[in-house]
Amino acid sequence: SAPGSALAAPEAGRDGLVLLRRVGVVDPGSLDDYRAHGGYAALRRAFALGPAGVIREVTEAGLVGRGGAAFPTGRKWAATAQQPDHPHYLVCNADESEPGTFKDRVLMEGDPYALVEAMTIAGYATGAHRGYLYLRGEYPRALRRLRTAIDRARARGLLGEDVMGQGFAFDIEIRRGAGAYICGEETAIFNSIEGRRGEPRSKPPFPVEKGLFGKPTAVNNVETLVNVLPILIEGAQGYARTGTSASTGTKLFCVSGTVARPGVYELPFGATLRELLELAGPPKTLRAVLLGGAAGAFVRPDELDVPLTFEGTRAAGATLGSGVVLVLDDSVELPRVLLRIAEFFRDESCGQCVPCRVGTVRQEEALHRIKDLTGDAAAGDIALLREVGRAMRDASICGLGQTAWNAVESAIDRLGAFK
Ligand code: L3W
Ligand code: SF4
Repeated sequence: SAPGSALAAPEAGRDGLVLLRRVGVVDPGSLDDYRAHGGYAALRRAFALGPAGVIREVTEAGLVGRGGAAFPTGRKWAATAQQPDHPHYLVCNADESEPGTFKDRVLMEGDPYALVEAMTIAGYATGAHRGYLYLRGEYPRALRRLRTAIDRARARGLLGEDVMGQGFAFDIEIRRGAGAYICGEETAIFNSIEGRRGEPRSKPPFPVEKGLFGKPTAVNNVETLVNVLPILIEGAQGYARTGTSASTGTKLFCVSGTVARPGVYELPFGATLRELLELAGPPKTLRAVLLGGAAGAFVRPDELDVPLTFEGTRAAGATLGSGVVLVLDDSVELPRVLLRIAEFFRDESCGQCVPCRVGTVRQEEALHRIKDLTGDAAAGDIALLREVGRAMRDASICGLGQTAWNAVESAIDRLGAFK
Protein backbone atom coordinates (compact mmCIF):
# COMPACT_ATOMS: atom_id res chain seq x y z
CA SER A 1 0.00 0.00 0.00
CA ALA A 2 1.07 3.60 -0.32
CA PRO A 3 3.04 4.89 2.63
CA GLY A 4 0.73 6.18 5.29
CA SER A 5 -2.40 4.53 3.98
CA ALA A 6 -4.30 1.84 5.85
CA LEU A 7 -3.02 3.13 9.15
CA ALA A 8 -4.11 0.75 11.80
CA ALA A 9 -3.99 0.59 15.54
CA PRO A 10 -6.20 -1.10 18.09
CA GLU A 11 -7.62 2.31 18.96
CA ALA A 12 -8.23 3.13 15.31
CA GLY A 13 -10.22 0.01 14.49
CA ARG A 14 -9.00 -3.35 13.30
CA ASP A 15 -8.70 -2.74 9.55
CA GLY A 16 -5.21 -3.37 8.30
CA LEU A 17 -3.99 -5.22 11.37
CA VAL A 18 -1.82 -8.18 10.44
CA LEU A 19 0.24 -9.17 13.47
CA LEU A 20 -2.29 -7.90 16.01
CA ARG A 21 -5.39 -9.07 14.19
CA ARG A 22 -6.23 -11.81 16.71
CA VAL A 23 -5.06 -9.91 19.81
CA GLY A 24 -8.07 -9.00 21.93
CA VAL A 25 -10.31 -11.09 19.66
CA VAL A 26 -9.18 -14.68 20.15
CA ASP A 27 -9.33 -16.52 23.49
CA PRO A 28 -5.60 -16.89 24.26
CA GLY A 29 -6.24 -20.08 26.23
CA SER A 30 -8.19 -21.90 23.53
CA LEU A 31 -6.57 -23.87 20.75
CA ASP A 32 -9.98 -24.37 19.15
CA ASP A 33 -10.59 -20.63 19.08
CA TYR A 34 -7.12 -20.07 17.61
CA ARG A 35 -7.97 -22.56 14.83
CA ALA A 36 -11.33 -20.91 14.31
CA HIS A 37 -9.42 -17.67 13.67
CA GLY A 38 -7.13 -19.13 11.03
CA GLY A 39 -4.62 -20.82 13.31
CA TYR A 40 -2.45 -23.67 11.96
CA ALA A 41 -3.28 -22.90 8.33
CA ALA A 42 0.27 -21.58 7.94
CA LEU A 43 1.88 -24.75 9.32
CA ARG A 44 -0.25 -26.83 6.96
CA ARG A 45 0.98 -24.68 4.09
CA ALA A 46 4.58 -25.05 5.33
CA PHE A 47 4.31 -28.84 5.12
CA ALA A 48 2.98 -28.53 1.57
CA LEU A 49 5.90 -26.28 0.56
CA GLY A 50 8.67 -28.27 2.26
CA PRO A 51 11.56 -26.66 4.22
CA ALA A 52 13.25 -25.14 1.16
CA GLY A 53 9.90 -23.77 -0.07
CA VAL A 54 9.26 -22.09 3.28
CA ILE A 55 12.70 -20.45 3.21
CA ARG A 56 12.06 -19.31 -0.36
CA GLU A 57 8.77 -17.63 0.63
CA VAL A 58 10.33 -15.92 3.66
CA THR A 59 13.25 -14.70 1.54
CA GLU A 60 11.05 -13.44 -1.29
CA ALA A 61 8.77 -11.71 1.20
CA GLY A 62 11.77 -9.62 2.25
CA LEU A 63 11.30 -10.33 5.96
CA VAL A 64 14.08 -8.85 8.13
CA GLY A 65 14.62 -9.21 11.87
CA ARG A 66 12.43 -7.11 14.18
CA GLY A 67 14.78 -7.15 17.19
CA GLY A 68 16.48 -4.07 15.79
CA ALA A 69 19.25 -5.25 13.50
CA ALA A 70 17.05 -5.99 10.44
CA PHE A 71 19.07 -8.99 9.25
CA PRO A 72 17.30 -10.93 6.45
CA THR A 73 15.43 -13.84 8.06
CA GLY A 74 15.48 -16.02 4.93
CA ARG A 75 19.27 -15.74 4.74
CA LYS A 76 19.60 -16.68 8.41
CA TRP A 77 17.33 -19.71 7.99
CA ALA A 78 19.04 -20.86 4.79
CA ALA A 79 22.47 -20.59 6.45
CA THR A 80 21.25 -22.65 9.43
CA ALA A 81 19.48 -25.27 7.31
CA GLN A 82 22.54 -25.98 5.18
CA GLN A 83 24.95 -26.65 8.09
CA PRO A 84 26.23 -30.24 8.05
CA ASP A 85 26.69 -30.29 11.82
CA HIS A 86 23.70 -31.60 13.84
CA PRO A 87 21.49 -31.15 15.79
CA HIS A 88 20.21 -27.75 14.74
CA TYR A 89 18.44 -25.55 17.26
CA LEU A 90 15.88 -22.79 17.13
CA VAL A 91 15.87 -20.04 19.77
CA CYS A 92 13.09 -17.51 20.08
CA ASN A 93 14.40 -14.34 21.69
CA ALA A 94 11.52 -13.27 23.92
CA ASP A 95 13.72 -11.52 26.48
CA GLU A 96 12.14 -8.21 25.54
CA SER A 97 14.12 -5.80 27.73
CA GLU A 98 14.91 -2.73 25.66
CA PRO A 99 13.57 0.22 27.69
CA GLY A 100 10.28 1.27 26.15
CA THR A 101 9.69 -2.03 24.30
CA PHE A 102 6.53 -4.02 25.06
CA LYS A 103 5.27 -5.30 21.70
CA ASP A 104 6.35 -8.95 22.06
CA ARG A 105 4.53 -9.07 25.37
CA VAL A 106 1.28 -8.06 23.65
CA LEU A 107 1.75 -10.78 21.02
CA MET A 108 2.61 -13.49 23.54
CA GLU A 109 -0.16 -12.64 25.98
CA GLY A 110 -2.80 -11.99 23.34
CA ASP A 111 -2.04 -14.66 20.72
CA PRO A 112 0.30 -17.26 22.27
CA TYR A 113 -0.53 -20.07 19.82
CA ALA A 114 0.68 -17.86 16.98
CA LEU A 115 4.19 -17.94 18.41
CA VAL A 116 4.01 -21.69 19.02
CA GLU A 117 2.90 -22.24 15.41
CA ALA A 118 5.54 -19.85 14.04
CA MET A 119 8.32 -21.53 16.03
CA THR A 120 7.20 -24.91 14.67
CA ILE A 121 7.44 -23.56 11.13
CA ALA A 122 10.89 -22.08 11.83
CA GLY A 123 12.07 -25.40 13.25
CA TYR A 124 10.77 -27.25 10.18
CA ALA A 125 12.49 -24.82 7.80
CA THR A 126 15.86 -24.84 9.57
CA GLY A 127 15.97 -28.56 10.43
CA ALA A 128 15.66 -28.02 14.19
CA HIS A 129 13.74 -30.48 16.32
CA ARG A 130 14.02 -28.49 19.48
CA GLY A 131 13.09 -24.87 20.07
CA TYR A 132 13.94 -22.82 23.14
CA LEU A 133 11.70 -19.92 24.01
CA TYR A 134 13.85 -17.56 26.10
CA LEU A 135 11.28 -15.48 27.94
CA ARG A 136 11.78 -12.30 29.91
CA GLY A 137 11.47 -13.26 33.60
CA GLU A 138 9.15 -10.35 34.34
CA TYR A 139 6.41 -11.62 32.03
CA PRO A 140 4.42 -14.02 34.28
CA ARG A 141 1.19 -13.78 32.27
CA ALA A 142 2.97 -14.54 29.01
CA LEU A 143 4.66 -17.48 30.73
CA ARG A 144 1.33 -18.95 31.90
CA ARG A 145 -0.32 -18.53 28.52
CA LEU A 146 2.60 -19.90 26.54
CA ARG A 147 2.92 -22.90 28.87
CA THR A 148 -0.75 -23.66 28.38
CA ALA A 149 -0.49 -23.20 24.62
CA ILE A 150 2.54 -25.51 24.37
CA ASP A 151 0.87 -28.21 26.50
CA ARG A 152 -2.38 -28.08 24.54
CA ALA A 153 -0.60 -28.06 21.18
CA ARG A 154 1.40 -31.11 22.27
CA ALA A 155 -1.74 -32.90 23.47
CA ARG A 156 -3.27 -32.41 19.99
CA GLY A 157 -0.21 -33.60 18.07
CA LEU A 158 0.81 -30.09 16.97
CA LEU A 159 4.10 -30.51 18.85
CA GLY A 160 5.92 -33.72 19.68
CA GLU A 161 7.21 -36.75 17.79
CA ASP A 162 4.96 -36.48 14.75
CA VAL A 163 3.65 -32.96 14.21
CA MET A 164 0.33 -33.00 12.27
CA GLY A 165 1.12 -36.59 11.28
CA GLN A 166 3.77 -35.28 8.87
CA GLY A 167 6.71 -37.22 10.34
CA PHE A 168 8.37 -34.07 11.69
CA ALA A 169 9.43 -34.03 15.36
CA PHE A 170 9.51 -30.71 17.16
CA ASP A 171 9.08 -29.53 20.71
CA ILE A 172 9.46 -26.26 22.62
CA GLU A 173 11.02 -25.62 26.01
CA ILE A 174 10.57 -22.33 27.84
CA ARG A 175 13.56 -20.87 29.68
CA ARG A 176 13.14 -17.74 31.75
CA GLY A 177 15.54 -14.84 32.02
CA ALA A 178 16.34 -13.43 35.44
CA GLY A 179 16.26 -9.71 34.83
CA ALA A 180 19.54 -9.07 33.01
CA TYR A 181 19.23 -6.90 29.88
CA ILE A 182 22.36 -8.45 28.42
CA CYS A 183 20.68 -11.87 28.31
CA GLY A 184 18.69 -10.57 25.34
CA GLU A 185 21.92 -10.54 23.30
CA GLU A 186 21.70 -13.67 21.22
CA THR A 187 24.94 -15.35 22.32
CA ALA A 188 24.40 -14.40 25.99
CA ILE A 189 21.10 -16.31 25.67
CA PHE A 190 23.07 -19.41 24.67
CA ASN A 191 25.29 -19.08 27.72
CA SER A 192 22.26 -18.54 29.93
CA ILE A 193 20.48 -21.63 28.56
CA GLU A 194 23.66 -23.67 28.94
CA GLY A 195 23.86 -22.66 32.61
CA ARG A 196 26.80 -20.29 32.25
CA ARG A 197 27.11 -16.59 33.05
CA GLY A 198 25.00 -14.52 30.70
CA GLU A 199 27.89 -12.93 28.81
CA PRO A 200 27.99 -12.40 25.05
CA ARG A 201 30.39 -14.42 22.90
CA SER A 202 32.53 -12.88 20.18
CA LYS A 203 31.05 -13.09 16.66
CA PRO A 204 31.99 -14.61 14.24
CA PRO A 205 31.39 -17.49 14.39
CA PHE A 206 27.76 -16.52 13.99
CA PRO A 207 25.04 -18.59 15.67
CA VAL A 208 23.95 -20.08 12.32
CA GLU A 209 27.25 -21.97 12.41
CA LYS A 210 28.05 -22.32 16.13
CA GLY A 211 25.25 -21.34 18.45
CA LEU A 212 23.50 -23.09 21.31
CA PHE A 213 25.67 -25.96 22.65
CA GLY A 214 28.08 -25.09 19.82
CA LYS A 215 25.54 -26.26 17.21
CA PRO A 216 23.93 -24.44 14.26
CA THR A 217 21.19 -22.20 15.66
CA ALA A 218 18.64 -19.80 14.24
CA VAL A 219 17.76 -17.02 16.71
CA ASN A 220 14.71 -14.89 15.97
CA ASN A 221 12.74 -12.25 17.82
CA VAL A 222 9.05 -12.95 18.63
CA GLU A 223 7.68 -10.37 16.17
CA THR A 224 9.94 -11.66 13.40
CA LEU A 225 8.60 -15.20 13.84
CA VAL A 226 4.96 -14.14 13.97
CA ASN A 227 5.40 -12.45 10.58
CA VAL A 228 6.00 -15.86 9.01
CA LEU A 229 2.32 -16.76 9.45
CA PRO A 230 0.92 -14.04 7.11
CA ILE A 231 3.81 -14.69 4.70
CA LEU A 232 2.80 -18.32 4.29
CA ILE A 233 -0.91 -17.59 4.19
CA GLU A 234 -0.81 -14.65 1.77
CA GLY A 235 2.29 -15.76 -0.12
CA ALA A 236 5.50 -13.73 -0.38
CA GLN A 237 4.12 -11.34 -2.99
CA GLY A 238 0.88 -10.69 -1.17
CA TYR A 239 2.78 -9.98 2.04
CA ALA A 240 5.30 -7.67 0.36
CA ARG A 241 2.52 -5.50 -1.11
CA THR A 242 2.40 -3.79 2.30
CA GLY A 243 5.24 -1.47 3.28
CA THR A 244 8.11 -0.28 1.10
CA SER A 245 10.35 -2.31 -1.19
CA ALA A 246 13.20 -2.36 1.35
CA SER A 247 10.99 -2.68 4.47
CA THR A 248 8.11 -5.01 3.69
CA GLY A 249 5.07 -5.70 5.82
CA THR A 250 3.94 -3.99 8.98
CA LYS A 251 5.77 -3.01 12.16
CA LEU A 252 4.73 -2.87 15.78
CA PHE A 253 5.58 0.43 17.48
CA CYS A 254 5.70 0.88 21.24
CA VAL A 255 4.57 4.43 21.92
CA SER A 256 5.14 5.79 25.41
CA GLY A 257 5.86 9.07 27.18
CA THR A 258 3.76 12.21 26.94
CA VAL A 259 1.07 11.05 24.53
CA ALA A 260 -2.64 10.80 25.14
CA ARG A 261 -2.89 7.13 24.09
CA PRO A 262 0.31 5.17 24.78
CA GLY A 263 0.37 1.60 23.55
CA VAL A 264 1.34 -0.80 20.78
CA TYR A 265 0.46 0.38 17.26
CA GLU A 266 0.74 -1.67 14.10
CA LEU A 267 1.45 0.36 10.96
CA PRO A 268 2.63 -0.46 7.48
CA PHE A 269 6.29 0.39 7.03
CA GLY A 270 6.49 3.79 5.36
CA ALA A 271 4.00 5.60 7.56
CA THR A 272 5.62 8.69 9.00
CA LEU A 273 6.43 9.43 12.61
CA ARG A 274 3.97 12.34 12.39
CA GLU A 275 1.14 9.97 11.41
CA LEU A 276 1.97 7.63 14.28
CA LEU A 277 2.01 10.51 16.77
CA GLU A 278 -1.34 11.75 15.47
CA LEU A 279 -2.83 8.36 16.32
CA ALA A 280 -1.29 8.36 19.79
CA GLY A 281 -2.24 11.96 20.58
CA PRO A 282 0.92 14.11 20.59
CA PRO A 283 1.77 16.58 23.34
CA LYS A 284 1.11 20.28 22.74
CA THR A 285 4.77 21.19 23.11
CA LEU A 286 6.91 18.42 21.67
CA ARG A 287 10.57 18.52 22.68
CA ALA A 288 11.88 15.32 21.03
CA VAL A 289 11.14 11.68 20.23
CA LEU A 290 13.57 8.96 21.22
CA LEU A 291 13.42 6.43 18.38
CA GLY A 292 14.85 2.95 18.86
CA GLY A 293 15.15 2.95 22.64
CA ALA A 294 18.13 3.52 24.91
CA ALA A 295 20.40 2.43 22.05
CA GLY A 296 18.57 4.72 19.63
CA ALA A 297 18.60 8.40 18.72
CA PHE A 298 16.55 11.54 19.32
CA VAL A 299 14.44 13.05 16.56
CA ARG A 300 13.48 16.75 16.61
CA PRO A 301 9.97 18.18 16.13
CA ASP A 302 11.01 19.44 12.66
CA GLU A 303 11.92 15.88 11.60
CA LEU A 304 8.55 14.19 12.13
CA ASP A 305 8.09 13.44 8.44
CA VAL A 306 10.75 10.75 8.63
CA PRO A 307 9.28 7.56 7.14
CA LEU A 308 9.18 4.72 9.64
CA THR A 309 11.27 2.26 7.65
CA PHE A 310 14.69 0.79 8.29
CA GLU A 311 16.15 2.71 5.35
CA GLY A 312 14.28 5.95 6.10
CA THR A 313 15.33 6.20 9.73
CA ARG A 314 18.92 5.26 8.84
CA ALA A 315 19.06 8.02 6.23
CA ALA A 316 17.84 10.46 8.89
CA GLY A 317 20.64 9.43 11.25
CA ALA A 318 18.25 7.58 13.55
CA THR A 319 17.23 3.93 13.90
CA LEU A 320 13.99 2.03 14.11
CA GLY A 321 15.52 -0.44 16.55
CA SER A 322 12.89 -2.66 18.10
CA GLY A 323 10.15 -0.06 17.57
CA VAL A 324 10.50 2.23 20.59
CA VAL A 325 8.85 5.64 20.21
CA LEU A 326 9.38 7.54 23.46
CA VAL A 327 7.75 10.96 23.28
CA LEU A 328 9.09 13.83 25.39
CA ASP A 329 7.32 17.15 25.84
CA ASP A 330 8.76 20.50 26.85
CA SER A 331 8.53 19.81 30.56
CA VAL A 332 11.16 17.10 30.36
CA GLU A 333 14.60 17.73 31.81
CA LEU A 334 16.82 16.31 29.10
CA PRO A 335 19.95 15.95 31.27
CA ARG A 336 17.99 13.77 33.67
CA VAL A 337 16.77 11.56 30.83
CA LEU A 338 20.33 11.17 29.54
CA LEU A 339 21.61 10.39 32.99
CA ARG A 340 18.92 7.74 33.40
CA ILE A 341 19.96 6.13 30.12
CA ALA A 342 23.65 6.21 31.11
CA GLU A 343 22.82 4.71 34.48
CA PHE A 344 20.92 1.93 32.74
CA PHE A 345 23.87 0.97 30.56
CA ARG A 346 26.33 1.15 33.46
CA ASP A 347 24.04 -1.11 35.43
CA GLU A 348 23.45 -3.61 32.62
CA SER A 349 27.00 -3.86 31.24
CA CYS A 350 28.09 -7.45 31.86
CA GLY A 351 31.60 -6.19 32.60
CA GLN A 352 33.33 -8.63 30.29
CA CYS A 353 35.18 -6.09 28.13
CA VAL A 354 37.00 -2.95 29.23
CA PRO A 355 35.63 -0.30 26.81
CA CYS A 356 32.07 -0.96 27.97
CA ARG A 357 32.76 -1.81 31.62
CA VAL A 358 34.81 1.37 32.16
CA GLY A 359 33.25 3.53 29.45
CA THR A 360 29.69 3.26 30.77
CA VAL A 361 30.94 4.38 34.22
CA ARG A 362 32.91 7.32 32.77
CA GLN A 363 29.92 8.34 30.66
CA GLU A 364 27.61 8.43 33.66
CA GLU A 365 30.16 10.36 35.73
CA ALA A 366 30.64 12.98 33.00
CA LEU A 367 26.87 13.43 32.62
CA HIS A 368 26.57 13.92 36.37
CA ARG A 369 29.22 16.65 36.26
CA ILE A 370 27.82 18.37 33.17
CA LYS A 371 24.46 18.71 34.82
CA ASP A 372 26.05 20.99 37.39
CA LEU A 373 28.52 22.81 35.15
CA THR A 374 28.45 25.38 32.35
CA GLY A 375 30.88 26.90 29.86
CA ASP A 376 34.41 25.52 29.46
CA ALA A 377 34.10 22.87 32.13
CA ALA A 378 31.05 21.41 30.42
CA ALA A 379 32.82 21.60 27.05
CA GLY A 380 35.70 19.57 28.48
CA ASP A 381 33.35 16.88 29.68
CA ILE A 382 31.52 16.83 26.34
CA ALA A 383 34.88 16.20 24.65
CA LEU A 384 35.51 13.41 27.14
CA LEU A 385 32.09 11.92 26.39
CA ARG A 386 32.91 11.88 22.69
CA GLU A 387 36.22 10.15 23.28
CA VAL A 388 34.76 7.54 25.61
CA GLY A 389 31.81 7.09 23.24
CA ARG A 390 34.08 6.43 20.29
CA ALA A 391 36.08 3.85 22.27
CA MET A 392 32.90 2.05 23.34
CA ARG A 393 31.49 2.05 19.81
CA ASP A 394 34.70 0.82 18.16
CA ALA A 395 36.01 -1.65 20.70
CA SER A 396 33.13 -3.22 22.63
CA ILE A 397 32.37 -6.89 22.10
CA CYS A 398 28.61 -6.58 21.74
CA GLY A 399 25.80 -4.22 20.84
CA LEU A 400 25.33 -2.97 24.40
CA GLY A 401 28.69 -1.24 24.56
CA GLN A 402 28.64 -0.37 20.86
CA THR A 403 25.41 1.60 21.23
CA ALA A 404 25.65 2.90 24.82
CA TRP A 405 26.63 6.37 23.62
CA ASN A 406 24.12 6.69 20.76
CA ALA A 407 21.36 8.51 22.60
CA VAL A 408 23.70 10.86 24.43
CA GLU A 409 25.54 11.71 21.21
CA SER A 410 22.31 12.46 19.38
CA ALA A 411 21.05 14.62 22.26
CA ILE A 412 24.23 16.70 22.08
CA ASP A 413 24.44 16.93 18.29
CA ARG A 414 20.77 17.09 17.30
CA LEU A 415 19.02 18.63 20.28
CA GLY A 416 21.82 20.89 21.48
CA ALA A 417 21.65 19.37 24.96
CA PHE A 418 23.79 21.18 27.58
CA LYS A 419 23.91 24.42 25.61
C1 L3W B 1 24.96 -15.10 9.67
C2 L3W B 1 26.35 -13.32 9.07
N1 L3W B 1 24.25 -14.39 10.54
C3 L3W B 1 24.76 -11.01 11.28
C4 L3W B 1 22.94 -12.33 12.40
C5 L3W B 1 23.33 -12.25 13.85
C6 L3W B 1 22.05 -11.76 14.48
C7 L3W B 1 21.47 -10.84 13.42
C8 L3W B 1 21.80 -9.39 13.66
O1 L3W B 1 21.37 -6.89 17.56
C9 L3W B 1 20.38 -4.78 17.66
C10 L3W B 1 20.62 -3.31 17.52
C11 L3W B 1 19.61 -2.67 18.45
N2 L3W B 1 25.98 -14.62 8.95
C12 L3W B 1 25.63 -12.52 9.98
C13 L3W B 1 24.57 -13.12 10.70
N3 L3W B 1 24.08 -12.15 11.49
N4 L3W B 1 25.72 -11.22 10.36
O2 L3W B 1 22.05 -11.25 12.19
O3 L3W B 1 23.13 -9.25 14.01
P1 L3W B 1 23.83 -7.96 14.58
O4 L3W B 1 25.16 -8.42 15.10
O5 L3W B 1 23.80 -6.93 13.53
O6 L3W B 1 22.92 -7.43 15.75
P2 L3W B 1 22.48 -7.98 17.18
O7 L3W B 1 23.62 -7.88 18.15
O8 L3W B 1 21.77 -9.29 17.11
C14 L3W B 1 21.68 -5.55 17.74
C15 L3W B 1 19.06 -3.79 19.22
O9 L3W B 1 19.67 -4.98 18.85
N5 L3W B 1 19.25 -3.60 20.64
C16 L3W B 1 18.33 -4.07 21.52
C17 L3W B 1 17.28 -4.73 21.15
C18 L3W B 1 16.30 -5.11 22.11
C19 L3W B 1 15.20 -5.79 21.76
C20 L3W B 1 14.14 -6.13 22.69
O10 L3W B 1 14.18 -5.80 23.85
N6 L3W B 1 13.16 -6.84 22.20
O11 L3W B 1 15.01 -6.18 20.51
C21 L3W B 1 20.31 -2.98 21.22
O12 L3W B 1 21.38 -2.74 20.70
O13 L3W B 1 18.57 -2.08 17.74
O14 L3W B 1 20.36 -2.97 16.18
O15 L3W B 1 21.17 -12.80 14.65
O16 L3W B 1 23.74 -13.48 14.32
N7 L3W B 1 27.36 -12.86 8.32
FE1 SF4 C 1 29.60 -7.11 28.24
FE2 SF4 C 1 29.47 -4.51 27.53
FE3 SF4 C 1 31.38 -6.02 26.55
FE4 SF4 C 1 28.84 -6.40 25.76
S1 SF4 C 1 30.08 -4.63 25.35
S2 SF4 C 1 30.35 -7.98 26.30
S3 SF4 C 1 27.78 -5.93 27.71
S4 SF4 C 1 31.07 -5.53 28.72
